[in-house]
Amino acid sequence: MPGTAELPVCDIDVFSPAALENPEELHRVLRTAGPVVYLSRYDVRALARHEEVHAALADWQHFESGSGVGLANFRHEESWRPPSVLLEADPPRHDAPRRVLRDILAPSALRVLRAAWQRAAEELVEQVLAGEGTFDAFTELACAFPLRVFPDAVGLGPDGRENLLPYGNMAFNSFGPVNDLVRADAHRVAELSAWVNAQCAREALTDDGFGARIWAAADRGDLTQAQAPLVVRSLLTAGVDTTVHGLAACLYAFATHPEQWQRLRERPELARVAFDEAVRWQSPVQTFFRTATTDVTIADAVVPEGTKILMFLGAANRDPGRWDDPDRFDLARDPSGHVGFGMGIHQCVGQHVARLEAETLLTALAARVEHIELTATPRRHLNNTLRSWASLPVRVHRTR
Ligand code: EJD
Repeated sequence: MPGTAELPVCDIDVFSPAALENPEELHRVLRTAGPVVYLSRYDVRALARHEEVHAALADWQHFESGSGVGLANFRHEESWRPPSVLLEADPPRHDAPRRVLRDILAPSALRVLRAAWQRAAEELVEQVLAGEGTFDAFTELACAFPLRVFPDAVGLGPDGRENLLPYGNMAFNSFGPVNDLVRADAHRVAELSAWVNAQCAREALTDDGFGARIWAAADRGDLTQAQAPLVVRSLLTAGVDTTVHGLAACLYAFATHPEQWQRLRERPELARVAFDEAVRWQSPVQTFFRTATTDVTIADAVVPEGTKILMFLGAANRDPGRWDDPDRFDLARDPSGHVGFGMGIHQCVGQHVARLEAETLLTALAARVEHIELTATPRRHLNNTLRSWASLPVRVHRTR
């Protein structure tokens, strides 16, 4: 490859099962190799240090999203679905959908949901405590809670909600290479896409949810009629698996750091910091790509125009050059500045929804549970983009 002679080269398959199962080791290798590393397996350049990842995320003018934020380059390949008008768009086309969703998902707009979500969290926690105190915290809490509150908030009908997680799993796999993870779900693409697309129609949505507000924005002329269903689709793609694995990251963190759980119980107002620290520490969204709009120089390395650059959010979030004792999950640190929600104009527009889910669930748990401990080794689920889980077997002790 021209222009790679002077770059450190890494020939590891960064999307292999081994790398996805244990990314920390790979992250160390990449951060140590240099500020820009050539990944020969995929012919892309990679960033794994906080400074470079942060800078690239902030520089949408030189690192575009419109050619896709996965490995596939939309300049040369067609996507498996019509591109997202948010995620896979650049200014100015990106801006109207972004504004609409920003307003609908703003903290002030979510205030009306808090009481109901608090109650739902309390009910769910009481439900898991009604048994022996041993259960799978991944399925019973991390999956169950978002599925209980989020689809209702969007305004989905009652049927087919079991498709949400499989669709998200497929979408997040699709940002990586066409490997076994992608091939395993290939037979479901048409069926799952058809179901999700059908839920995005105005008629499929209740008249009081996020979905209806997106259609109302189209009626006002803030979006085109063609954009509206795609913005609903963004909620359904980005809003479920991410929060499920983000909550799982919190539960895993507390099950393995009992002293931090005690700190949260003493000061439940730390729930929001705890969520951010868990997002920093686990980085549920591990990687994203951008495409260089011109030849761009990063730390003396040229990224040629039109080529992909892979950003390791999880590596940046544990960069010892940015964080003290980065591998420690610690509620006493200030996790702000982590890139787990991205950075810049594409930074997660749903993060207030995610924070509200985490805050209500963790607060309900902290008020009722003295200890959380693992009863068996947790199991990961492998995904090309998400640091995800299959099970988190725990025992909890109810507060006396
Ligand atoms: C995403 C990293 C969409 C869409 C938007 C955002 C994500 C995925 C899909 C969440 C990326 O607009 O469809 S975390």
